[in-house]
Amino acid sequence: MKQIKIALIGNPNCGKTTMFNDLTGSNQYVGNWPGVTVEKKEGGLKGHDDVIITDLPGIYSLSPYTLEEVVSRNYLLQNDVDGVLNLVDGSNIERNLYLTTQVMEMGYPVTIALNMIDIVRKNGDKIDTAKLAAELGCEIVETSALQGEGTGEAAEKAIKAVGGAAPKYMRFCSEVEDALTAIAREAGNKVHGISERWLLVKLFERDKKIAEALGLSEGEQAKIEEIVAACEEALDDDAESIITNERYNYIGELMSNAVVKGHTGLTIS
Ligand code: BGO
Repeated sequence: MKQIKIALIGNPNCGKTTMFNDLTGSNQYVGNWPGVTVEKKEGGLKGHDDVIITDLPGIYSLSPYTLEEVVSRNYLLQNDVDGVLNLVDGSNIERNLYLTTQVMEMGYPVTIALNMIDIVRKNGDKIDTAKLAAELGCEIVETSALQGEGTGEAAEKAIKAVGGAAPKYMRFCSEVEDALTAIAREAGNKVHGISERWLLVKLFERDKKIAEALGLSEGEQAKIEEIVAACEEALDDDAESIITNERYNYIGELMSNAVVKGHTGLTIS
């Protein structure tokens, strides 16, 4: 029987542990990720002998700055996963979607569990899930891991997405898109595979770990540096800030199309 591997990914405190426990019950294995003291949890999905859920460390970004980020992105890059279940804290949706924009670029089928939906409702926020799903190009299931609402359905959708189309990814401004195309040309056949888009963005951001892992020559790295520097000059900002701002602009558009915040209840005099 072929095993299906689903990775659970999300921000710290989005409810991942609660969801993981609900999906796997007592059928869990807890250890460490190789070489680091970051906890690794895996478990069989209840009622599905062939499905393994891997709980990735809680992270805000797929950058190389924390052990948790490095563990998560290395795991996804090793291609040992069939699909991703991205937990998004609906009560903090704007911040949580920042990671989602990056996960989409990794190229695996993504399903979103819009968690803390009980809090969203209590706050009076309105999230047009269907609209958000259409714009992001993936299935979204409303969940309350605390109350066990929607969790099984989210896992079922993630399994169903396996083998299907890769998710859509956001488009950056034309200057950045042109730079990514030029980087792809310089890096030649060294940047390929399902996570190609994400790798190109990382090269634009001068991610040294990725440049090394891809085995780019000094000459290739120098050409890429020229492309990035020219784009920075044109946009008058540094590469990482350009990408961060573009992500938040995109999320801002999603918010204005699909999310209405309830009344805060605050009175400011
Ligand atoms: C405490 N809805 C609500 N309302 N809460 C949720 C949901 C949900 O859908 N999902 C999770 N939580 P983790 P990470 C807590 O522990 O799973 C709650 O970091 C408390 N603890 O119960 O740990 C969950 O693994 C005392 O809350 O997240 C937990 O992603 C008072 O969100 C917290 C209040 O969930 C984080 C909450 C002693």
